[in-house]
Amino acid sequence: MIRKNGRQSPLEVVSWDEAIKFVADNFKRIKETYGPDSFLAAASARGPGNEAGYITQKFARAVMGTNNIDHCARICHAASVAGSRQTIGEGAMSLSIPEIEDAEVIFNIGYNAAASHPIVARRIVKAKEKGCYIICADPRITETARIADLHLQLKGGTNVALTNGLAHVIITEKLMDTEFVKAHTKGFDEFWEVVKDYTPERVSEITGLSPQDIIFTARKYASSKHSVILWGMGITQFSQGVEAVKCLCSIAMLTGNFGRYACGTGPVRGQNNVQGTCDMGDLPDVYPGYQSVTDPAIQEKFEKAWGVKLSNKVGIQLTRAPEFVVHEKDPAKRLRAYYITGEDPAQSDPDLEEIRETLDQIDFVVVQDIFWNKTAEHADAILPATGWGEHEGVYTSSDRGFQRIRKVLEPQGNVLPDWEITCRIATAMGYPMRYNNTEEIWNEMIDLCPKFTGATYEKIERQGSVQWPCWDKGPEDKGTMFLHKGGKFATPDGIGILKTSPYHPPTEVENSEFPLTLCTVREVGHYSVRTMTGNCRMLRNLEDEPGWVEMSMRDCKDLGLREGDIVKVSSKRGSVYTRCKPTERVKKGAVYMTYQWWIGACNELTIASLDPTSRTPEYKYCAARVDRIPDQKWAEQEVARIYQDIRTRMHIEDRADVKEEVMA
Ligand SMILES: Nc1nc2c(c(=O)[nH]1)N[C@H]1C(S)=C(S)[C@@H](COP(=O)(O)OP(=O)(O)OC[C@H]3O[C@@H](n4cnc5c(=O)[nH]c(N)nc54)[C@H](O)[C@@H]3O)O[C@H]1N2
Ligand SMILES: Nc1nc2c(c(=O)[nH]1)N[C@H]1C(S)=C(S)[C@@H](COP(=O)(O)OP(=O)(O)OC[C@H]3O[C@@H](n4cnc5c(=O)[nH]c(N)nc54)[C@H](O)[C@@H]3O)O[C@H]1N2
Ligand SMILES: [Mo]
Repeated sequence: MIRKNGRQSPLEVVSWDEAIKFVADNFKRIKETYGPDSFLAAASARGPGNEAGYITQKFARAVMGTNNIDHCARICHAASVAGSRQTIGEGAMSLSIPEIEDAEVIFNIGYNAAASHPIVARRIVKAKEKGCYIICADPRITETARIADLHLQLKGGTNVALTNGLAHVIITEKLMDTEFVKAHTKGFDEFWEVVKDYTPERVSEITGLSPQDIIFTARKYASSKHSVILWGMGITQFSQGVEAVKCLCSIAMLTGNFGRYACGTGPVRGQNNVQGTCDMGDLPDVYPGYQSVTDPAIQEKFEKAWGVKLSNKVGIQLTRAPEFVVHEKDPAKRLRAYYITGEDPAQSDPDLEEIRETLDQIDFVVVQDIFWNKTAEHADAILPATGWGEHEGVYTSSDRGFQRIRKVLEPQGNVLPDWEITCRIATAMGYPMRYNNTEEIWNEMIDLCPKFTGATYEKIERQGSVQWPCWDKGPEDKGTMFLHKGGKFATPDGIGILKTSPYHPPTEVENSEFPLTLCTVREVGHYSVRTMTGNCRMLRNLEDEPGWVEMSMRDCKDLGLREGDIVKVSSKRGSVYTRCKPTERVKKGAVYMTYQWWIGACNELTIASLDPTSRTPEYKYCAARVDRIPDQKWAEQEVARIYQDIRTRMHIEDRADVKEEVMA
């Protein structure tokens, strides 16, 4: 579908040839008029697979001539990638998911596996059954907190104080693995210079935890050589996300918990293929295989392989799009084209009002997706892609394992695999990109990435999975189960670097106008921007719009709210309707929403305060208020009206049965 005469003209269904020509002509015009860096692409961590991810970044770099390529890892685990690379040299899970079962101590911080990764959660339960001691640091009583031996119900936004405090105890109580630290790390003095101020008493004041629990946690964690740290969005989605990650990696180094079976660090990745989309170089600073765009030898290698001159300028991160559109005064520096393949910034980015303004001001927006999403409303062209099960490829699981995915269904309708769409655009722009199948793409990729070279389709097929690094094509190299064997880190000199920073509070804290803190999380029944689960009637019947806000019983009582009441939740940036859900699981003063809902869209409220290094937004903390709506009958009608409007705008089928269900 394309809009032939600008954003105001209607979307028209056209042939693939016409759509490809339309997109190619516009990309070409923008590149020639405003230069390569006026273009930004977002790759997908969802269905398309690694081969499509490779093609997307190749398109940005080789055809458009820019490193402005990124994907949703930015708003997810980018802080884990940056913080881990700065300390231990590699941004991925150091251990494998099955190893979790054999951990003796699990320090689970800011991660809710039961809701987010049920399969990983089973490993945690298995570990518990085998006698593992589980410590869970989370401001909410999650399922992991419920089965934990110790729950550290810290105040939200205080991770760095806690991790610095744990390091303080480990050092002052001489619980360190001195030999490991001496042989395999550096930076101890600078590290101590920061953590020396974080006594258990001081950390207790900041976090609300008792000094005893802080001391106990440090002792317990340091008592084993099979201690595992698992973390998720409760660590990364803060303006100090990278700092927290650095400190967690340092704690593991201090206690010698790397390089053996069942120990190490586990930033458990979000989407099914977000590890793979990072592996494929859909990031502004690295080519596939984590090879720097600023390294002249690497640049030359890719220039030779792709037959073009490439840029050595690190690109911009996708969370900076507003900065280069609505806040950019210089027309020459503005973003002009945004190619979005399988991502929905108009639902998933923070501060949606600003995102809509950004999308509307960008000259040319292309959405390539399997469903109509919120971003599609702002698109000049919509290109329909096949979904998982309708195409071949490889995904990388969270623990670096390449796995084959298979086509089991003939796609219905006039849709194409993502990689093929992008190749057609490239070819129409005068840079022929032609492959007969995904294996041809894969082979081009592995030959350019030493870490992945050994992971042929044949080997993946034979073994079921190949975990990188896998350097050699021969059958002896089966891949790598855990990283940093023998204490050899992935840094250039093999030495790990101890690092942390002083704690600072989140950017926007509670105040008289917005007295509550809003944290945004996940629920088991719906997925991210809800295009997929929201289009599934069975899941919709279990839970539907306008979503809900979890609140403590005390806050509900103070505001006169009952379960199911429609309330108005507001922040400095906007307000939305949702339902009140009283729960014993959250503390007074803190409220929680999930980001899947189109009506109760919490990203209307969240703040676009970014970590300075990873540019990950502070989704986990902003100031908010909840207001009671006296006329509930009106509120119910208003929500039904908004839902009907959204469904019309999002072209959710006007089938009679669907309509009935909505009205009911
Ligand atoms: N407030 C708040 N906001 C958040 C978060 C939070 O905790 N709080 N979490 C953030 C995190 S961690 C993430 S990862 C992001 C996720 O945000 P997004 O990446 O925007 O969301 P997804 O639902 O994962 O999928 C994006 C799009 O991919 C499409 N898609 C699925 N399969 C395919 C395919 O095979 N091909 C194509 N072309 N498209 C496909 C879907 O239809 C959907 O439109 O949200 C972030 N937003
Ligand atoms: N069903 C379902 N599964 C999903 C998704 C989905 O949308 N639905 N999304 C997928 C994606 S993209 C991702 S990235 C993963 C994410 O999976 P998780 O990392 O589990 O994500 P969240 O639920 O956002 O946050 C984890 C926990 O952090 C806690 N937290 C909040 N603030 C703090 C804090 O200050 N300190 C600490 N220590 N903890 C805090 C929250 O209470 C929450 O329990 O899930 C994936 N799986
Ligand atoms: Mo994510």
